[in-house]
Amino acid sequence: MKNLTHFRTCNLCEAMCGLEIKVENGSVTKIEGDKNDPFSRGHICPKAVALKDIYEDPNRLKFPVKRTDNGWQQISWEQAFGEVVDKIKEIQAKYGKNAVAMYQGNPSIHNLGTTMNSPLFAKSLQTKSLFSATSADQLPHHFAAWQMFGHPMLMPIPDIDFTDFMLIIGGNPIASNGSIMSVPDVANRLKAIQKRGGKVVVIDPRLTETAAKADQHFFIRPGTDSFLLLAIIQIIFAENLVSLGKLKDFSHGITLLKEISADFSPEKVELQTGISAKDIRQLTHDFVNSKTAVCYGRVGVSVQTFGSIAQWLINAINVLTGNLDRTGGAMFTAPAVDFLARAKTDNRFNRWQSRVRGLPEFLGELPVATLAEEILTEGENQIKCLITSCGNPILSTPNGRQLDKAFDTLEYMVAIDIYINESTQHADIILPPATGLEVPHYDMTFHMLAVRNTAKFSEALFSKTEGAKYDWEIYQELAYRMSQPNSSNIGFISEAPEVKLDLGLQFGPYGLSLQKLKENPHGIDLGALKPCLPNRLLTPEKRINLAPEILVKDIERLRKSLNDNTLMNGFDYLLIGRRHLRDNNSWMHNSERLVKGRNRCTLMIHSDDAQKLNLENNAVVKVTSRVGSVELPIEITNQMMQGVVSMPHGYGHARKGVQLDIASKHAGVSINDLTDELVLDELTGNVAFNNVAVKIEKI
Ligand SMILES: Nc1nc2c(c(=O)[nH]1)N[C@H]1C(S)=C(S)[C@@H](COP(=O)(O)OP(=O)(O)OC[C@H]3O[C@@H](n4cnc5c(=O)[nH]c(N)nc54)[C@H](O)[C@@H]3O)O[C@H]1N2
Ligand SMILES: Nc1nc2c(c(=O)[nH]1)N[C@H]1C(S)=C(S)[C@@H](COP(=O)(O)OP(=O)(O)OC[C@H]3O[C@@H](n4cnc5c(=O)[nH]c(N)nc54)[C@H](O)[C@@H]3O)O[C@H]1N2
Ligand code: SF4
Ligand SMILES: [Mo]
Repeated sequence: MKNLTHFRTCNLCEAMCGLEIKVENGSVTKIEGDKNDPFSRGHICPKAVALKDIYEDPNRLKFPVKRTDNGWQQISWEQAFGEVVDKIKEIQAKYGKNAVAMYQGNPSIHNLGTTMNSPLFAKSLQTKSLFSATSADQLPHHFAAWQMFGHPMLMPIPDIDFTDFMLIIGGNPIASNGSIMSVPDVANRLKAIQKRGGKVVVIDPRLTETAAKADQHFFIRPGTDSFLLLAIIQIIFAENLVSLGKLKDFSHGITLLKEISADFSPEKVELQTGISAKDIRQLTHDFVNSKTAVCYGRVGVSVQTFGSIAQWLINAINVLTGNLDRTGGAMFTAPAVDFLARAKTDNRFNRWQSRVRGLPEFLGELPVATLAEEILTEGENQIKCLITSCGNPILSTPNGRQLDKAFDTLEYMVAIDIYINESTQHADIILPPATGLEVPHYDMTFHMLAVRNTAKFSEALFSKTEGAKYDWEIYQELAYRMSQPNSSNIGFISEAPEVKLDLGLQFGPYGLSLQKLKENPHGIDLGALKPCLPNRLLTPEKRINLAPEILVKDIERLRKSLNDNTLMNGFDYLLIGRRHLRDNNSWMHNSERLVKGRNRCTLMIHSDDAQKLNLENNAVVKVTSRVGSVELPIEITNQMMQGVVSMPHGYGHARKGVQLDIASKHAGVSINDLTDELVLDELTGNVAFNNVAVKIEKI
């Protein structure tokens, strides 16, 4: 390969940064931000450079491997596909369709081929045992969007470039680069709010990187955001500050919302939340009096026991103040490939329940918190075979040790993955797709969640290793063989995702095409977000529901918890998570440049708490929850709220069987050996990572 400059979108997180990659003599010599990318304007983060490391990683699999008594052995694709499909069919014939389960992880939506083709395979399994990282993350966002606006993907996005007031609750975009808000260069975009005279306020139990740059930060007791949000709404009603504007014509449920909020005055919730009534009033007045404002909540408010109520109330605040669907508020995107154009609303919730605990289905999936017990509990429809795709549930879902045990009992496991890690090491066969710099890319999902309408297609930089397969080839082949009476391939030819992408672009609102995108390798700017309601609503009468019945009902559960104290029997601390700019969930610790430097897998604790426990900085402590214990060093910092401790997720690479040479040297421990599969947002079954009580002991 000759020397060249390649432009592409980074697919590692949701920010969609444009990259300029220099290649000399066939290898990457430089990865920089693409200054001509209209969306990211030259911004990148340190992870982008790790795309080179993933491409060159000797631990990355390129061909199928099979577990044998003598370790992993490379096998042919033909043998791998044949054995996998035979085994799935055999298990389904013996135990029923639901005995085969599938778990899809986060990178699924960062890969065009997987986004478009893994659903084909999942469907071909005809199983109700489908799981994904969604229920350990953003299920409450989808639930609230579905209930209020008619479709789970109709999620409002902060109009960050035009707002005068941004209230960020449970999100740390300066570390995460934004989520359900694709926003490259977020630090400068936040700074721009301040430069134009606006304000940024953060609500978080930790004084985060984002909070440090904000105009104001309030510590909040983990899991109590719904109380704060109700108090804000109470003030808005009590002081006659409702100002729906045009939304008045197509919103309903306002009286009921007023009644509900009436009981939650700021005085009533200040103890629970840790934010004084005076501060809640000031915050509400600042929000309401701002020319435009947006309330945005992310993972911190989603993964808690009232996550769905919180996401509902966040949307409601934007509606009540007239900030939904207006410039500078919370807006909807108009992506170049627009799935919602032909979408319908229908019932997507609780059509079936999990076998053991009766947790509700949503969007065709069951909550991942129930996966281990569905494998371990004997009986009809017990899960006997698991397929993971782009996921590492042992490190990323609650009670990882229990899941480890459960995986050991499976009759068969297949992983579609690029590494032998904590989860995939349990598999019988691993099918690795080409990835990263080897694949063409278009962000089907994140263009739908972006703070600006843009479109960009990236060609593959390198061809895949000879004999390797693309993700779409793997999923299509598996789906095809599942549909055939015998599992061998009888001349099936799969179709590259670009074909459908091109059609999607042509039928989309801008009449683009793949060719047009190829001619614009830096991406095409399609303009700022524009008002689109009520047209875009997918509720039956194109009206916003401010008080969805099912969420209103759940308020009773919230009310009962007002005086609850989870911190009992010596479990005196609440454990929350944290993200670092150089981590990416569990799977990027095999890049030396990302893991080098000081140990990031520490337990952050407030100095007063450390003193109480008689602990010095870096002391190793034992942290125990209902489900288990881990040992790790503490990091004393007054960035933490008192009574709250924090550790990152995605570490814990010292488990048996892991073949990640660099990650193993920076193993850390897994927070999800402490998080509890029984602590949930009970309405939806989403994991409540932030409501876990722990005990801390000096060792
Ligand atoms: N305590 C706690 N736990 C959490 C969170 C938290 O905040 N706190 N966050 C949660 C959230 S938001 C999420 S999204 C989940 C993530 O949970 P998961 O999606 O289960 O975990 P990841 O670490 O993203 O695992 C990604 C997997 O995909 C593989 N992979 C990478 N690229 C490719 C590819 O191109 N193709 C294929 N086939 N595989 C690939 C990697 O090797 C790895 O095995 O974790 C959740 N867990
Ligand atoms: N560098 C990096 N970037 C990432 C990822 C990564 O692992 N590393 N993961 C990606 C993924 S999968 C996702 S989903 C996004 C997530 O994107 P964000 O939501 O921005 O991620 P976090 O940094 O986890 O921010 C959650 C914040 O909530 C706070 N918090 C915890 N409990 C509570 C609570 O009860 N109430 C309130 N108000 N706040 C609380 C935490 O202290 C934390 O600051 O990031 C994505 N980007
Ligand atoms: S912020 Fe996200 S998209 Fe941008 S370079 Fe970093 S990992 Fe890639
Ligand atoms: Mo996530």
